[in-house]
Amino acid sequence: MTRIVHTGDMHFDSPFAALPASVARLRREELRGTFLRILDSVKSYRADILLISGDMFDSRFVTAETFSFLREGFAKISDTAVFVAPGNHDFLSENSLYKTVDFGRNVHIFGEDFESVEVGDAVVYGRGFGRRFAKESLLPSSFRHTGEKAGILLMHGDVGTESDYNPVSETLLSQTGLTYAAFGHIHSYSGIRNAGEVKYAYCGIPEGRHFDEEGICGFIQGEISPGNVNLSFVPSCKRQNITLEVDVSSLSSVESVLTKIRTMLEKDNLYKIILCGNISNVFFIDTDILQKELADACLYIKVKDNTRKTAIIEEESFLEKRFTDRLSGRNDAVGRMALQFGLEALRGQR
Ligand SMILES: [Mn+2]
Repeated sequence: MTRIVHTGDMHFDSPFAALPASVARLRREELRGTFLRILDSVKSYRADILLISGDMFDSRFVTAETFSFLREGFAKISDTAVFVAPGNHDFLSENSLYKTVDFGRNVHIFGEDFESVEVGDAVVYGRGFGRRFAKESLLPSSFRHTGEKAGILLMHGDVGTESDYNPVSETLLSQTGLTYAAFGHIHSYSGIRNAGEVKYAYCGIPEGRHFDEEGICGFIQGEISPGNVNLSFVPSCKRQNITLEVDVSSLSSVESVLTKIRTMLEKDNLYKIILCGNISNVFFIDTDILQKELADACLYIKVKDNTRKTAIIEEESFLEKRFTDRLSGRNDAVGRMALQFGLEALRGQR
């Protein structure tokens, strides 16, 4: 029996460019923290093998700080064999860090040739990206795992689809005789899937970086032996990126919109709020103001206004009609505010 932990797509040194600089800095730091918690988990679980399925780095350029962070981290789990199969972001270029430095004696980086390493009751097979694209499958079509040990494959790529990033067919996987294939590249957990008798999975990312990487992120942990795969998903993320559509149709004041959104927010998370529905054309929503008012209710919030304006429903007085007509050509912020305040004044609401 072999105990494994499968993670990948950490994308260390990502710029987190969509976030304000201070939040981006915090999130880069938190990503490291999350990885340290995964290493703690590897240690307490006494995993025999840690599988890292590529895109450990966001690019070929890695900071010295990140490298020493990883070297120290891997040294803390010296009883665990660590395997890395470089992906399309951190492919094995000539000057790749993977080729030029030593990550530690318990760390094996898979190269451009398909190879295997025996660890206890298992054999780990793998191959890294040699360039940005891998239009042909990196898994040789003739490959078969045989013998008494569990067969584990580690790779970055696309299973079951046409792709420029190592397309591997489920049919080929099903013929390999492998026990488990650990894949990276897709940034969400896939569940444990079947290709015939062979189990495979995408672990997803350990910590979401932007709103395309939504919800709870984590890694895979469990035991495998030939014919017996018992793996489960373990959440690891410190925060979640959440996109919410908020219908403000029935609302007509900034305060009521704020109240509605506020009830949906959790302090630790990052939110993209999309306002939708039909609102009166005299109700002016300023997304900057909403963002400022809600800033203390979560780590980060971005509000997008997708509402549609409806015609004024109330019967207009002659004066209101003249006033509205005069401002009808103005669709800028000042024009809209003038319309709102002017009509309120004419109706004695101001
Ligand atoms: Mn990738």
